[in-house]
Amino acid sequence: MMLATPWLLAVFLAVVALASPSPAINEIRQPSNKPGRFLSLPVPNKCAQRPKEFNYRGRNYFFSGNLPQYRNAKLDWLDARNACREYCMDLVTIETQEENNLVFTLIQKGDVPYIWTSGRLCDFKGCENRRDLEPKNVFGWFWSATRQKMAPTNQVPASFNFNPWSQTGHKKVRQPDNAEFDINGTNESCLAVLNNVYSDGISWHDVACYHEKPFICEDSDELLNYVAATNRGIRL
Ligand SMILES: *[C@@H]1O[C@H](CO)[C@@H](O)[C@H](O)[C@H]1NC(C)=O
Ligand SMILES: *[C@@H]1O[C@H](CO)[C@@H](O)[C@H](O)[C@H]1NC(C)=O
Ligand SMILES: [Ca+2]
Ligand SMILES: [Ca+2]
Repeated sequence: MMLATPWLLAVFLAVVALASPSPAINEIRQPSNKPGRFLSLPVPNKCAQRPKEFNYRGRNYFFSGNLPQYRNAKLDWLDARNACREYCMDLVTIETQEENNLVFTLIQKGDVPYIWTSGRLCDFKGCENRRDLEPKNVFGWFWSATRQKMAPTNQVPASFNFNPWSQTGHKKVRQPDNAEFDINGTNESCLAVLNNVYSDGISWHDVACYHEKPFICEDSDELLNYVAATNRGIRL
């Protein structure tokens, strides 16, 4: 299920590049509406003191709206990822219905209008010539925090008993619908969980990545392992 080896290699090279930035780090540049932005590196101090609002299957999570410094903050998708990554976390990756329930409950209890997840459409450099990702709206989605492919968007994911993508949206068709592309040519390449925005309950939507939203961070095994391996005695 892992996406292309080039991505794994890119991460490896990025880790190697931490000490001495090299052109290889360009490999992990994420596309955005603000060109030239990069993924942030973890900050060991922040990782050690990261917010641990709740824990599920050994990983910690927090909702940005519950932290004083982010109480009213809304960030675009890449900035939100980077805010998480400095804490050795990343945007939430929703792998099971149980985890989805945790996210939905948080949204419902907090009356949160929407949040970013790490879900991303593979529509950038490195995703071309991947017949297995076509058609993109069905097979092209993955979790950027773990680089795992998502279930096809028109199917009930394994470990779910319903399809979490909304049945409706701006165009009154099921998600993902890339609706903003029809409005002004901006692709909806990022996955947000919206709270009843289209009278559709709490559900998954493809949304253009420049939109600014609060977010949920989840521990990143990769970043925690990296910081643990490079900071002797650090308590994470
Ligand atoms: C944006 O969406 C349109 C319509 O689906 C598609 O033709 C185009 O290739 C997409 N752009 C990118 C960068 O994937
Ligand atoms: C596209 O439309 C949205 C919503 O009206 C707007 O916020 C955004 O700035 C537009 N983007 C472009 C590139 O025109
Ligand atoms: Ca997860
Ligand atoms: Ca949409």
